[in-house]
Amino acid sequence: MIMQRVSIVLGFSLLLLLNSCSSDGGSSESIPPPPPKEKVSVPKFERDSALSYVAQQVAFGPRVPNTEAHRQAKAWLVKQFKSYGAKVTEQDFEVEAYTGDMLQATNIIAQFNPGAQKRILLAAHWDTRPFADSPINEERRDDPILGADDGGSGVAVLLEIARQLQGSPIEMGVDIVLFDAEDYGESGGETPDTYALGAQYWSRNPHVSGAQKPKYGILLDMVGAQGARFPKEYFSMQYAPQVVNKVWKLGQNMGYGNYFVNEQGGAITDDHYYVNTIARIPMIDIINRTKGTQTGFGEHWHTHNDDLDIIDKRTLRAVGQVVLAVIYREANGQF
Ligand code: AHN
Ligand code: ZN
Repeated sequence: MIMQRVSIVLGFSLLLLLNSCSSDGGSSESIPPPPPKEKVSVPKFERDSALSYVAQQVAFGPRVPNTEAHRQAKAWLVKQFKSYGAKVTEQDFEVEAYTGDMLQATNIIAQFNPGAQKRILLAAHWDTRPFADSPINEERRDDPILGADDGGSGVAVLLEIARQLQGSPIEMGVDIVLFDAEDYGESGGETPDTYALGAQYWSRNPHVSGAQKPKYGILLDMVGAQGARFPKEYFSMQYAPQVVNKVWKLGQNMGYGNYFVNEQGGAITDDHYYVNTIARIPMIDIINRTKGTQTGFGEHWHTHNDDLDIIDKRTLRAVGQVVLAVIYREANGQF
């Protein structure tokens, strides 16, 4: 008799327990589950195409402001972006370099969906350094460098992205800006403001503003070298930590964790610094910081070894494929 009561009570509490479980679970019956996220389809970044864009830039020679190669490269870049269906604007400006030279410079702006309100900004610098003044290598210090990586790589990735945007159109706006006169700065100078002259000019005179102001930006600087590593650059983390963390997580999930390393990096006064502080667009910098070198950059940085041999198309692909994923996810509201 007692045993029977115990089992009834036990049975009852079990039922209650089950009931409470199912009533918890039952709420998912009354609130419909979120619609399954449609898989975002991201076009394939063609690394051979990107590599050929580095080669074609290097073939002009060093792209130093006020030189014929610089003018020729500009015309070629404008023609390329136009052929991908972008609206291209040449933002000409004149600026005094720290050397006293007056530079005839041009920021090259390529817009996809120029009328769209929701936009993101992608950038790189297209000029190359007029001298080879790395402290690591003294060879031909006064000669301009080819800048396959420093200049060429970021531009190449953006050209391939533009080509993919033409092949797989989206409704979101994309503003690609190639900054000029980034690398005419004074090494070890009192202020880093002698660098990034094109980005400083654009940030004071942006081609988009108001409702069209880009949500955020991504700068690519030295994204082509073999074995590149991209720690989370300091200013990027100060001004756009959510963007950095999402891009790095995405990169790691896509299998590019060797490049998009989970490390805090030092501060680089690069083009993005001025876009953040003057234009007030949160912008991150994907920039190669090689471990254990005197400069903190690759051994080839600001030397004549910055030529096509230093470029690894797998690095270009890793960066390009991750940025493409960001673009197509953002366009789909899934970034
Ligand atoms: C400074 O050294 C102040 N900025 C480095 C930015 C840079 C130079 N990127 C490429 N070349
Ligand atoms: Zn440089």
